[in-house]
Amino acid sequence: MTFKLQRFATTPILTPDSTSPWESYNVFNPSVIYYDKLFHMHYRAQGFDWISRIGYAVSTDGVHWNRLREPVLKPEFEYESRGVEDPRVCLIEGVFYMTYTAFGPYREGGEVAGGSILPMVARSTNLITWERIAPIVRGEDNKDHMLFPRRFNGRYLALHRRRPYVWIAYSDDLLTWRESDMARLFGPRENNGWDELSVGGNGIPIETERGWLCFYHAYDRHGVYRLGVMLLDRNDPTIVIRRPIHPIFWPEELWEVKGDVPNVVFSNANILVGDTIYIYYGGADHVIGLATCKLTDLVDYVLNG
Ligand code: BMA
Repeated sequence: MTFKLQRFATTPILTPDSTSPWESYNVFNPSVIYYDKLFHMHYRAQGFDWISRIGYAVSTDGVHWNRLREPVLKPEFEYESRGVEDPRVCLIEGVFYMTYTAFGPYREGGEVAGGSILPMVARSTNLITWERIAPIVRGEDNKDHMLFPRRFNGRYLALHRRRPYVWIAYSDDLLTWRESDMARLFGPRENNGWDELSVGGNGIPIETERGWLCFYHAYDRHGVYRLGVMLLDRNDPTIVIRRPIHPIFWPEELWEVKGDVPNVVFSNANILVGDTIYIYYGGADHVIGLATCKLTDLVDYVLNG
């Protein structure tokens, strides 16, 4: 059994704005949250300085957007001097939390060993002004992190990516993340083509009666990014219940195949509105697209596919 998300349109739903220097080059990898009958998007944007900032847009239908003229998050500290990237916004007990990648100065060792890619957490009560809290780990390059939308026995839960694996971590206060409260959750599957090299989590997992729907991305040895999904235990998300073999989405449209980085669909947003899951994604690190599916169809696939 296979399953494929349905593209909302054959065109992107958000493209760079040539009248706005900080988002004139690329807009991609958005977070979307449905709150108070509105779709709120935080998206990564780059101007020709190639520094990532995070913009905000709002929509009544999830398709047509009004953008703020200025970014809501931009580099302010040395540890994010090369950009703030890939937001994922989550509502927990009335407070919004944004996880984002802080891209800092180059350190000897480069990616993985360098520690210049920090998995940051920030908080807000209005989705516009953000207060930085702390990174989930320090001293190693780590990203693709997001929080679960509720606590488990009083503790916050996050996924993060220690390449090439996705890890799961608990924290009492979002300030301290102890190594003893972390475990490896899942990794690439050898000789499985699309997810054989590296994996990372996508948007905030969706709680269903059957467990948590956990979307993830993966790339293969040709550098093609695809999307997959799995089911985690509802009460103990450290347990993977089922992980289908096949991807559910991959680059096909010209704007997914060609762009700033070719052959990339990369998603930070999978939200349930009514009975539909909206999956927002960056196409080739250049524009933003939307794909959807019905919740019941996806749960059926994850259990049987
Ligand atoms: C990943 C992240 C994403 C990006 C993807 C493809 O490592 O940096 O932001 O979309 O690579 O370039």
